[in-house]
Amino acid sequence: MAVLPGLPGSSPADRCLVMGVVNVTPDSFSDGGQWYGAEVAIKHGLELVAAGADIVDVGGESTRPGAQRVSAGEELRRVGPVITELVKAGVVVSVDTMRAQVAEFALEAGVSLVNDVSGGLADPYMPRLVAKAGVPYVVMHWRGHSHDMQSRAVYQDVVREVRDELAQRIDAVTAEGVDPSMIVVDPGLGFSKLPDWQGPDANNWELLTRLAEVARIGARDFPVLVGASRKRFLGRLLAGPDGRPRLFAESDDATVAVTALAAAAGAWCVRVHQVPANADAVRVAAAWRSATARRGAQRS
Ligand code: PMM
Repeated sequence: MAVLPGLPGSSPADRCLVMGVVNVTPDSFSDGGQWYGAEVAIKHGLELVAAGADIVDVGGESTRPGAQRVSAGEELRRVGPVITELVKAGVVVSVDTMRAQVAEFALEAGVSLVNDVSGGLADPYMPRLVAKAGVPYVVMHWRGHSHDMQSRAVYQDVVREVRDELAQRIDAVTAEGVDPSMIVVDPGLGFSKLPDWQGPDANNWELLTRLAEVARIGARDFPVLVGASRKRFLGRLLAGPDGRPRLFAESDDATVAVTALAAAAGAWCVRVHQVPANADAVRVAAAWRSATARRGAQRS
C-alpha cells in the first residue's frame, strides 16, 4: 500500500496528483465498454501509469445519471482481477466503489485509497472498514443513487449546502473511527448537480470556482479531489450552434483546462480519463503556484 503525497505519513504534495480512470463497465458515463474485460482494463491501467498517472482508480459500477445498480458479485467479478494484477505490477490503485464487500476485497489486494462516491451513505459498513484499514478515504458529496439523482439537484446555495452535507458525512465517518486527516473531500461534480453554465443553476461551476470554501469544514482545510473529466456540464458548455452538447470524449481539452484551474486553486487530485495532457496541466499549475508563493514571500 502506497502512502500518498500530501497526506499523513508522506511528503507534502509538490503538485496536484493525477488519478487515471479505469471503468470496467459496459455502460459508464464517458468511456462505457472501452475497458470492459480484465485484460483490456489491466493494459489500460498500465498505460495510464506510463502516461503519468499517480493513481489508477478502478471501478465496476456505472454512476452515470439514470444508471441502475449491478450486484456486488458482478461488481467484484469486474474489478477483482484488474485490481489484483495492477497492484501486483506495483501500481498505486484506488477502488471506486460504494460497497464494503468490494472495498474489503480491494483492500486485501493492496489498494492505497477507497473512493466512495456516496461518502459512506450507500453502505453503512464502509466507514468502519476504511477506518480499520487506515487508508485515505474519498468522501464525495452525494444525494442518492444514480437512477434518480438529478431530481435531487435542488439548491438555494449550492456551496453552503454541499459543504454542510460533507461536514455531516465527515462527522458520521469519523464517529465510525475514520481518521479525519485521511479524508479527502469531493464536491461530486455531476452528481445531483445541474449541468447549466449560466444563471443560478450553474451548480458545478459554483463548486469548481469555490473549492476552498467547499473544503473548509470546521477549522480544517481538507484535501480536495475534483472529478470534472468528460462530464455533461462540459459537453453543455461546448455545445455547437445547434445547441447539441459536445460528445464526452470531445471534451478532453476542456477537462485539461479545468485541471489547470483546479490545480492552480490548490486541488489535491484530479480524476481524469485521458492522462497525458492533464499530467502536463498539473505541472503548469504547480509552477504557477510556486511563482505566486515566491512573490508573496518576497513582499512580506
Ligand atoms: N465521478 C465518476 C465516478 N467516480 N469518483 C469521485 N471521487 N469523483 C467523481 O467526480 C467521480 C467518481 C463518474 O465519472 P465516469 O463514470 O465518467 O468515470
